[in-house]
Amino acid sequence: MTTERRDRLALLLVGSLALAGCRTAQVADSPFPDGGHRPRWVAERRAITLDGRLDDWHGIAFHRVTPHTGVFDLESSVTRDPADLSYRFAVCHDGTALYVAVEVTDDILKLDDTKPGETHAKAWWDDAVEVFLDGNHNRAPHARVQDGSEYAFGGEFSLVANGAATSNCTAWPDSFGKPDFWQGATRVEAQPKRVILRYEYRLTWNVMGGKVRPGDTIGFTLGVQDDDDGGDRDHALYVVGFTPHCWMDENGWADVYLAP
Ligand SMILES: [Ca+2]
Ligand SMILES: [Ca+2]
Ligand SMILES: [Ca+2]
Ligand SMILES: [Ca+2]
Repeated sequence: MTTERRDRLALLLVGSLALAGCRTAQVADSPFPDGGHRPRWVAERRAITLDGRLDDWHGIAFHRVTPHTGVFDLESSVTRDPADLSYRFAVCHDGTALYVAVEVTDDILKLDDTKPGETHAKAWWDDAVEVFLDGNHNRAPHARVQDGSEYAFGGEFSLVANGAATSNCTAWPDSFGKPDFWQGATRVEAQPKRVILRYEYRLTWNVMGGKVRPGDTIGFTLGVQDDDDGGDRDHALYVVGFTPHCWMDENGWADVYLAP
């Protein structure tokens, strides 16, 4: 290849990258305060059925989280065994809501503190998932600030493996199961020496403040709570977050881009 042709190709490449950059300028990578890489995931548009089965997620990228790649909230203890607690998750949207799928590998299922149908459950005391949303993407230092200003744009949406739920750390307590707010489904599969817990969430734009639309970027993380001996949780493994209190500082969360 001649030098001139190589230069032209390089220019073309730079040009197309610049164009791509224009289209997604609002989601440019923004590192964490310590310079670490802030993950950014793209939620593609898909139709999902909330049934606790993840076959309808086929073709969507799942991200694996293990004790070695995730962040333990040091309010609880740590495990180094992926068979004790690990998971994979994915995100997508259908134009009206964000969908989140989580598939957890656990050694012992514990559901002694919650009941199916509860919408104000102590989810964090049992095997559960907690999804955290920063709908106005302001990366506020305290998601639960007393005046409720951050709850208006998201907060914490917890779903227990038995279908119990909690959204009391949002502006929409007891709204689980309502199509205008948020819904979910779970399924438990017992296997030899382990249990697979599957969760599907549907979180409408309403619970993010009502103004989020495809093309926007939101702040996002999730934590999986693991109870193996009854009572309070043993571990909380987050995708990202500043530990302890990964639920608190929205600046420790990842970005999710809602593809147009
Ligand atoms: Ca499904
Ligand atoms: Ca476990
Ligand atoms: Ca467990
Ligand atoms: Ca428990």
